[in-house]
Amino acid sequence: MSGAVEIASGLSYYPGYLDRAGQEALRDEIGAILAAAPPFVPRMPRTGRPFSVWMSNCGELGWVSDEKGYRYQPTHPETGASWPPMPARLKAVWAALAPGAPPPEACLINLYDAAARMGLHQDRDEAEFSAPVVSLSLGDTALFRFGGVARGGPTRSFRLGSGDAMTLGGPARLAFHGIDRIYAGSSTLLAEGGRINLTMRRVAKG
Ligand code: MD3
Ligand code: FE
Repeated sequence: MSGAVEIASGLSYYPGYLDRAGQEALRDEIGAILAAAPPFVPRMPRTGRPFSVWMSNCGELGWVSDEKGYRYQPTHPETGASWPPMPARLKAVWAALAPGAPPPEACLINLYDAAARMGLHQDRDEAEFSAPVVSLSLGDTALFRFGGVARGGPTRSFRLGSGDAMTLGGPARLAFHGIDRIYAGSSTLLAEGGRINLTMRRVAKG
């Protein structure tokens, strides 16, 4: 593993955090999770407009979104089943990168094809903001955009490649962020191409 780069206050970037073998092992574990908890298309609150990103979750709680709003819930929105457990490999990444934080209940799995995007937003559906969010990227490189805590302020962009990790804590925890584009064909990790992003989160106050 390589060292951290502090890109902004509270945003630590770990390029190449997972080596190829670690990426492959995690990819295969996520594949098994997606077989049990099939990807769904989240919808915007009120309008029902579909996201371009498909999602699933593992852990005790999963993030879902539909006409009724954004929320965490213990079951899959379509199958009604409990989310699969969070793999030990992911819990170990949390322990290493968020030492001392209470354990994460949720890992959101975002699935991007070449055309998928995620608009600038804040992550504020958790009750606990003192714990960081820990992110891992697999597959095709993405262009990530990161701003301040107010919408409309200046932003910076950088690429997230396969195996890269980030922690978003402190003043970065409520910063606006999004994914502007996916560089199709930039990675050989996923047979069908595309990108997987994993975000582990502490939801309840701990
Ligand atoms: C900055 N996911 O799931 S991960 C999300 O690549 C999300 O799929 C993006 O934004 C993705 O909510 C970005 C990096 C990330 C995650 C959480 C953050 C950046 C963050 C929370 C606060 C600030
Ligand atoms: Fe986010």
